[in-house]
Amino acid sequence: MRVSIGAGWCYDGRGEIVHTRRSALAALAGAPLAWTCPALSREHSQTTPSLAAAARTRGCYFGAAVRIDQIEADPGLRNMVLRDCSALAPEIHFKWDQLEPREGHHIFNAADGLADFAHAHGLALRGHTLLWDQSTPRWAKSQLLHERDWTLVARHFEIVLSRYRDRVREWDVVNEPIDSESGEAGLRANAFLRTFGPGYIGRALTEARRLAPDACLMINDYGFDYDNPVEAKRRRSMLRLVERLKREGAPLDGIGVQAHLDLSKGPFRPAPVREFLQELAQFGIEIVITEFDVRESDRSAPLDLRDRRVADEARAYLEVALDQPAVRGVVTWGLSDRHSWLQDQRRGLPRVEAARSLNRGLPYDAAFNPKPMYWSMHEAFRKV
Ligand code: 9MR
Repeated sequence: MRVSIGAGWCYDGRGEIVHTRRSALAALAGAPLAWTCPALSREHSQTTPSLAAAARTRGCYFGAAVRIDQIEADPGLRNMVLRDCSALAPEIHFKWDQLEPREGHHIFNAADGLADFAHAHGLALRGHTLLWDQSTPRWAKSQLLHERDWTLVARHFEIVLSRYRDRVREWDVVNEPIDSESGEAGLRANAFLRTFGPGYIGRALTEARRLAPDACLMINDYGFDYDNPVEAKRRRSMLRLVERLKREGAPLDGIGVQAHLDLSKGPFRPAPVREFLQELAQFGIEIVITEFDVRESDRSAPLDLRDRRVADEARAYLEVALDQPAVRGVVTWGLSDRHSWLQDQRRGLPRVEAARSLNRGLPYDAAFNPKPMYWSMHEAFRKV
């Protein structure tokens, strides 16, 4: 007996999910009408168009955040990345604390490894990120605060941009500068703000432009997705920042909207996000959805219900985002639940229970099977 779980999906009574609109999707792929989605990695890779191919139909790229050590250790992940992505974001390797944990001692192995992997497979690489308080090494923060010397930032930019500028066309120059709750005039009171004042963002963009004149220079931030007072303030703060930077002539080319969705903040309402993206677009800048995933709010619900909630949230968000012509890429923060930053490390649970307790907010489950979120993203990309 088939049980509908909504959004074009049903359980076929044998514990498998079947897509009830498979004819439409299969037609896109030129695939046989008979396919279903569950646990069929081989068929999946042979017959389903990739997320990148689906995104391309909307003029967008699709990518995921990855780590080269995980790609190298896990052929399943490697295949999935090569199957679905046309772009990659370094989940950690490009951050300052990873590249220069001790002053003057640079470690480029992982960042180079990922850049080489992307290059070898013709994948674009996002530069995430040049300046982020949270990933600034402690030695650099304390020097900044004591010596108040921009040279330190300039040197970091010089080293990273000169090494990777030919491989990376899009940089998150500043990450997470917004804090409309406890910040100063909407800006996070981080080490850079405290050292250089609010001008640090424009200065960082100018520095990046000098060193990578052809790159798309972006600011990347989170918390713009829901209809609540905190996120409404965050949206206003970001718009104010963009307005100021543009007025000052700062070389800002785009905004990265992280879009870490969260079911506890829902229900998702399209209007605020639609307006926010439209207002950003009016500044003539590009938008990329840079860290897309969904945090669940109830992991004790049945798996099919959980997956449906996640898939519906992802679809609802993407339908709004992709409607905005300035959005030209979507990047998920990881590709499978196995490697999601949203997993808390609950040790000592029995295997089945441990698997159930994983957050299920990415397109593939921890065993690399595509989930309803995968298909709802596909459908959102294909919708015209
Ligand atoms: O997912 C990343 C995690 O593995 C790292 O430990 C952490 C610190 O470098 O950064 C996480 O990625 C963050 C991203 O760089 C910026 N936005 C929030 C992401 C999740 O924390």
